[in-house]
Amino acid sequence: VIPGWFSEISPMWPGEAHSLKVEKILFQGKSDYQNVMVFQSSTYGKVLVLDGVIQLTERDECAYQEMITHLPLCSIPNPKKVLVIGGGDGGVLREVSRHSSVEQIDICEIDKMVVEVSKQYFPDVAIGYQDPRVKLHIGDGVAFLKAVPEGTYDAVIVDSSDPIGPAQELFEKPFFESVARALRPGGVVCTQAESIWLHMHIIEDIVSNCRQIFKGSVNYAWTTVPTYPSGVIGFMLCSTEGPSVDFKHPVNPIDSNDNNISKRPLKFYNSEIHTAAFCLPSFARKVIDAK
Ligand code: AAT
Repeated sequence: VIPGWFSEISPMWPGEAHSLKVEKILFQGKSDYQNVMVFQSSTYGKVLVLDGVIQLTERDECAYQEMITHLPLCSIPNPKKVLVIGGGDGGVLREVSRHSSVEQIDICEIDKMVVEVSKQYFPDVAIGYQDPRVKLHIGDGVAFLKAVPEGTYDAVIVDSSDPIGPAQELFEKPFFESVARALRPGGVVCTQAESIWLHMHIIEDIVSNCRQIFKGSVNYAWTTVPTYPSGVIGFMLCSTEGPSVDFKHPVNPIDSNDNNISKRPLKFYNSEIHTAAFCLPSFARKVIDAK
């Protein structure tokens, strides 16, 4: 550990640790679920850390939040009801708010401290909460989904932390089964699905569970996020049986940048990168296609 630097050390990426120079620690707290920290870094703006793992930085959050949101929402016509699991910082809400067809945005985040800290230290992210369509539920996403009436949502976005800690069940088969139940026919889910460089075994499990559960399309996509372990992170995109969904060719492009709550133009997402995100390196394609 280098004095004055934050190093992200975890058994999920043994033998490596990305480090950021710390200008100032702005917040440290312990919630019922995890340790919460915010610091000012020298080169990535403010950083949100949960249990020692970077959740977002001001500089590169766009790459993650825009992709996890627009990959599913641009793949179906007229999404109306959207559920976000996790994502308490509000960044995914900010991105969902760009879609004018959406009528209802539910979010279920387990840790209210994440919401409070984001509102205090990350106003450009937490601005998502200002969208009047948003309804916040504090609780476990697993329990929340079990109580959702069948066929409720057009899209579910699982913006989840890593499977060590409160998010563990969000990577397991019963959770994917309740997501499928909560979706209308031809509805879509996009879940945080870790790194092809570090977690092929986790990805393999997710893909094989999802191929059993989702009878529409099942595809893996990825994006670059410099401050996430290995610098890349992926998403599992699935659709339920019903109107077919071709994730690789978005049918619902974002036509304008000014109907969103933040008035901030997209920084990362566009239709070309949407299609490109599904192109996999050969080593990953081999494993994913074999499942
Ligand atoms: N948008 C920032 C990126 C995240 S945040 C993940 C969120 O999921 C956290 O706020 C965490 O409190 C919440 N969470 C964890 N478990 C649950 C649960 N069971 N139900 C509801 N919310 C939950 C993801 C960063 C990925 C990091 C990659 N290394």
